[in-house]
Amino acid sequence: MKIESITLNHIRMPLVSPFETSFGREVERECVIVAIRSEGLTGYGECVATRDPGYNYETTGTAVHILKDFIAPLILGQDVQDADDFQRRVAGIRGHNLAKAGVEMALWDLLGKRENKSHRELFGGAREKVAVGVSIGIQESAPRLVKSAADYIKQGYQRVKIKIKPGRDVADASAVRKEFPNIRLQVDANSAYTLDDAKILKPLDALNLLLIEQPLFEDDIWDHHKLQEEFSTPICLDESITSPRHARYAIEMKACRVINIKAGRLGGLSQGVMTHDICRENNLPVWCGGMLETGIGRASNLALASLPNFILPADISASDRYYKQDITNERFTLNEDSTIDVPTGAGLGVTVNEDALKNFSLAAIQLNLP
Ligand code: OSB
Ligand code: MG
Repeated sequence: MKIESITLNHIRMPLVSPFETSFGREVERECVIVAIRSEGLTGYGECVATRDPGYNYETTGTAVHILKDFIAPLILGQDVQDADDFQRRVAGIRGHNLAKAGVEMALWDLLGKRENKSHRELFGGAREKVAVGVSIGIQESAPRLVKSAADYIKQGYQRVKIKIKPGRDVADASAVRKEFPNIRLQVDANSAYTLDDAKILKPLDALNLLLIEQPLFEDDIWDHHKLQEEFSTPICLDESITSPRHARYAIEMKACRVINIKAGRLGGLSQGVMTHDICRENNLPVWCGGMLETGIGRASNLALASLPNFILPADISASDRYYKQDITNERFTLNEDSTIDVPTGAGLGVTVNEDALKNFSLAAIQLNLP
């Protein structure tokens, strides 16, 4: 596919409700939408970098810089065959996985459109709908959290994840568990603890949680091993797994019993599929994480989560949980069995509402052939 032009659209969208984690509170979400044109087709990708370097070191600002100054020059005017070819071309750029993944997603969308195949077909997805849950940010108080969980459960979500941080952990999780003794419940600390202070999380072991996500720092794979030895609840790694290799390290070190797969964090969908395969070979269940994606990234996540070893419910909620107005014409809705349908159209299977994209745009950079 000869890459004829690339557009980087830095956008900001209001969230339906604020999303608070151990690293901060988001009222609006920023990301970069990548559009790549080739042979009369346009492929779209979502770079899930956030405004602030809280989840990891990347931001929308660093992503635009890396995309414009380093990635685009390597592919503009070039005949890029597929995702593997793209990964070989950008292998000299260290890190910046979220930036790389945004472009890879757009290339998959182009490939699918050219071959008239959905992402699910291209990846070899096994299912037509994906079991999903809802990720609830830190609320003002435990009773408010219970109320929020109750609202989502009423809407049909059968799995609830709550965000925790020091001072807002055991009591919050216990309150939700007490109100909903049978709901599938899990917690996510986003790297807010050290091995020493994670001891206070021990009472979580009595709450029948599906998993405890990323309690320690990103580079603390070995300390997660030590922590896992102390807990009967599975530890799940998110931030720590930045490549398929890191999944292997975590498995070999027995640092976790579950892995959260996000194509962005891993550097692309191809890397997400590879990580899935490594975990599958090692009988380690995975699930698909989320980054409050727009309809573009959500479509991509659904296709990825249709692979067979995505065993636990995904952090993919219905569009109305995030945005009143999305940038895709399609909106995703929750089925009665707490699933969402995987798109079936060519490529990502969604169409972009160019007016909405323009309305949310902070800056658009157009990169053409000289
Ligand atoms: O750690 O999973 C996370 C959102 C932004 C950054 C990090 C995370 C999250 C979520 C949101 O939990 C999940 C979703 O998209 O619904
Ligand atoms: Mg997480």
